[in-house]
Amino acid sequence: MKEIQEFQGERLTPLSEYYENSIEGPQRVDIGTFRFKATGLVKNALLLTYDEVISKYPAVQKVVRLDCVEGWSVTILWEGILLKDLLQEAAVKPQAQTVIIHCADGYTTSLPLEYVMNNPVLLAHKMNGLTIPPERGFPFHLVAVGKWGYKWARWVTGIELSGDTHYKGYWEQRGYAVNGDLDKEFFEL
Ligand SMILES: Nc1nc2c(c(=O)[nH]1)N[C@H]1C(S)=C(S)[C@@H](COP(=O)(O)O)O[C@H]1N2
Ligand SMILES: [Mo]
Repeated sequence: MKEIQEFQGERLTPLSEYYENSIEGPQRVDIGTFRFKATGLVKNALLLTYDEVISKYPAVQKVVRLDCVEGWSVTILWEGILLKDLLQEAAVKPQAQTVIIHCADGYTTSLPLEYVMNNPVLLAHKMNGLTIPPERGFPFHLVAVGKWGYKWARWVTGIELSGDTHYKGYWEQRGYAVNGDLDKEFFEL
């Protein structure tokens, strides 16, 4: 497969052009033993292989720009599944309010359940038509439409449903806004 450079007239940012800013550097995830976990306030906890995640739910493609608070952005054609489709199968309990995302490097962040159910939030496994490279987040990169880059978890290993609306992930503990909305200030002190 060749990298897609343009989609419906829109120029995409090449995968070679990126800004390495991850907290522990690129992660290597062994896909043979990898299991995606959905835990916490769910009726059906999920434990899925990589292939199960990408084949069980309808595929969605979307060009979305990621904006980092450092001042740069990338425009990528993402392909993956809707996080809400996975949540539907996990059968979220009524007390759940927040989706906490866990990553291979120990990074976490969170999104309101209501936002995930009402927006095209993707659990992506492809960027510009190619499997996500290890340095960018293989196996899964979250696409958090309308949120700052720190909400776009990479090397995602699972999600946890929680009742805590004030949960603070890695950057949120260091002063970044819990809501992470692109149209608001990101620093909250
Ligand atoms: N697991 C993990 N995910 C992460 C980070 C990280 O350090 N670890 N950094 C975040 C930040 S601050 C940004 S801007 C985006 C960058 O994603 P990109 O390299 O695909 O552009 O990843 C986000 N997801
Ligand atoms: Mo960022």
